[in-house]
Amino acid sequence: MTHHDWIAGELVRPYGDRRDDGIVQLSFVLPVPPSERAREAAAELARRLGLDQVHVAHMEAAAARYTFFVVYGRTAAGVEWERIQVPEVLVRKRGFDELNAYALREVGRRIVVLGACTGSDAHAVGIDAIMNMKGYAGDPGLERYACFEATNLGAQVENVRLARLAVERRADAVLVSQVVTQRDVHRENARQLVEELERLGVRAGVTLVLGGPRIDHRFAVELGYDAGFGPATRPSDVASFIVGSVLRRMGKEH
Ligand code: B12
Repeated sequence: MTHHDWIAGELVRPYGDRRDDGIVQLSFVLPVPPSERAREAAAELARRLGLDQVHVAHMEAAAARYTFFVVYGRTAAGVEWERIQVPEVLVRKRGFDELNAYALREVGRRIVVLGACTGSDAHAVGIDAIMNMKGYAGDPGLERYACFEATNLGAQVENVRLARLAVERRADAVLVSQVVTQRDVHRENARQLVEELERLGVRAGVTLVLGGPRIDHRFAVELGYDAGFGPATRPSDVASFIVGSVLRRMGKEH
């Protein structure tokens, strides 16, 4: 594909076989057994979603009395690329050795980081991926960095306890993982930590980071965090962000 400069008002449309053909692929499950009638029900659903040129490409039994479908169709919808604005975490990314040397030199000590999955949430794998030596997808976790004194407190850590530990250990950064989002529990729970740190009068001195599969930067900032990281985050992104944020607080980086 060739480079393309977007002009105001121009629409971005799905690319199937040809540019702007509007072809999308949709997958879903219907609570009926597979049959020709089920296939037609899937096609009808796609049409009611506003698609035309509907084609049921795949139909497969998902469990007893459930069927999984993959449907192709064409949409007339498009979005104005120029008008889409999303706040993004600003990270000046440095390599592992470079970041360690830079942080130790500029901060003059190890940066204290606490990580936890909070409230009733028991999903520890995400925070482990960011914090533990092993890291994620070949990217070492924060415990591996010489510039961090990183402690992973694990899952189901109460906000009150986490805030107290942040004060006791003089944490520079607190990392919070929220995976379960049912009935918006993650919102209240994540917000509670901010309130607790404010109550203790330490919020401004701590870099507060939220992460999880349903988290994005905008949401995290709305809740009062400094940054939010979503699915497939790499520990090195978080490491660079923390160092930058701590140095900004020290007035050393912009
Ligand atoms: C493993 C698992 C469990 C295990 C957890 C074991 C453990 N020790 O962690 C067990 C079996 C205990 C479990 C229980 C439950 N689970 Co569960 N679980 C999963 C599963 C299969 C995988 C999650 C996982 O480990 N992902 C791998 C990690 C690496 O990915 P990640 O968390 O997204 O982390 C990355 C990023 O998000 C980010 N990140 C995450 N945290 C942080 C933090 C910071 C600071 C930063 C910077 C980045 C960051 O970086 C990571 C690396 O890139 C998911 C489904 C799925 N396939 O995702 C369901 C899922 C998360 N579970 C779900 C549910 C509903 C539950 C239960 C409520 C089920 C029940 N009814 O009992 C319970 C809740 C228990 C509780 N109190 O929390 C739902 C959540 C739905 C929702 N929208 O809320 C999911 C999505 C399954 C589903 N489709 O329904 N679960």
